[in-house]
Amino acid sequence: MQKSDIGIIGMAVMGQNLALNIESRGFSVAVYNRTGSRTKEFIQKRAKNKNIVATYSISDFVKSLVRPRKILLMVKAGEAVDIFIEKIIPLLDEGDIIIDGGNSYFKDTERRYKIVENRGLLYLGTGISGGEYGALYGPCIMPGGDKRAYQQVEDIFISCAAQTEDGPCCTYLGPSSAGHYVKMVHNGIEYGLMQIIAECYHLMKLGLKMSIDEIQQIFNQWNSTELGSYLMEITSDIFTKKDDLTDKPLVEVILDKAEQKGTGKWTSQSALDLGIPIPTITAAVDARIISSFKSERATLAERFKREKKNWKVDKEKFLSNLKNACYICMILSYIQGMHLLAAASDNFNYGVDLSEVARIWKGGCIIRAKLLDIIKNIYRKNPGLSNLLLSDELRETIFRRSVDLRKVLIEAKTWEVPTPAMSASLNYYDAYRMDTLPANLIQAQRDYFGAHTYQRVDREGIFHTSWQA
Ligand code: 2AM
Repeated sequence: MQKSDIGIIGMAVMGQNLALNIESRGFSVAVYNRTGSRTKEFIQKRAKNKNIVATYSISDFVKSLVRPRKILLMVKAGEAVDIFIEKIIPLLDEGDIIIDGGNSYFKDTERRYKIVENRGLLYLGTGISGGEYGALYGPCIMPGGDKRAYQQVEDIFISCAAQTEDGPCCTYLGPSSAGHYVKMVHNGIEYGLMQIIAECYHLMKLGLKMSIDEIQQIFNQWNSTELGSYLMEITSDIFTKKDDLTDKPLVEVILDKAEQKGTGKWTSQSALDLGIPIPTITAAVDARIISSFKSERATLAERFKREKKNWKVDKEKFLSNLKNACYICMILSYIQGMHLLAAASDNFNYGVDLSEVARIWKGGCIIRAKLLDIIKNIYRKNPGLSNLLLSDELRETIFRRSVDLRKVLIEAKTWEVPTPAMSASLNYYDAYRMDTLPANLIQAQRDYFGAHTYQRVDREGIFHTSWQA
């Protein structure tokens, strides 16, 4: 029997769609799933008459692959990845390649990389973004790990990834867990952008009392400007959808409790570990957590009633400010994410090329946006830039729009509408560009109660004062 170019374990939608995508580019694919009935259904329906081979035991699966074998795991992140790695390792030969295409925690990837490497095999921790549609028609692929493994699968990855005028949305990102780290930060930025867009919607709804149709038109307009992005596009689309049961806009009958799978939280945790501020992203994680306390919120809404006046506001002016506020907050989400990536790359020796990250994020993935082209060009000119706030190219853009963001937030606070991500963005910007912060007082307090010492502004050295003497 003809052997297959690549094998995929995990036949949930992402695994199925990637199998179909890869097959459509001229490669043969073998598939396997823990529950055989899923594989059977796939092969009888969606994969019918395609160059896809179904297997029903791990050993048949492994035997059906061309060597060096390329095995892509598309199973639920966590335990399932470890289970399959343990199962397939004894069946593989030197030089075979295991690819984890799930949203694995980067420290798990580091651990698995070592296990696999010690057995003479090659490991690739690979972030894949684009959802079900992306998996089928062209995702953004973020591989990291063994470079020799990448070279073996590059043809397949490059041909099934999203394509832009700037090339395919796939590149080797660095050793060990670099790929999953980049994917994690991608998701962190995604949390930030989603929350910022949600806050704009909230302000239009509660502050300007706009209808869903009006709000839809605004997001639609915004999408054709510098704010153009996948998330803006789907948001505008979401507002057009009517509920079958009530005929109301569907978004208005969806319960306001946001869930999460952990990648945003991991981004914030890692940022805290590395000492990099990403307050917009962290605020977005917190906002989801607060939303989950639905019943307490209902009680507190009664207890601390919000003033619902008819605020006087120049709607056109506010919307024009809000557009700029949204844009600068989006920029600040990318700035913080990129800052974290730069620090992680240094700390973990990933050697990530940030211009390449921005380039591959231009297509296929959830955070694709026009803005990424500007970011790509900045890093191309200045690869060592630690924080994009320092770039000349964004200086004027950020400075002008910060004025509008401030105006928007003044109104928002008067209206008592929460804007956690947008407020965090402005605070980040205001603090980062202030040469004198009140941290001198913090140092004095630390030295007062804990003898933690301090430095002075006017001379070198470490000082301690007996404050109570
Ligand atoms: P299943 O169809 O047998 O449930 C997404 O959940 C994918 O991960 C599915 O292919 C699912 O297989 C697989 N999966 C989830 N948990 C698993 C586990 N503990 N062991 C093996 N496969 C698992």
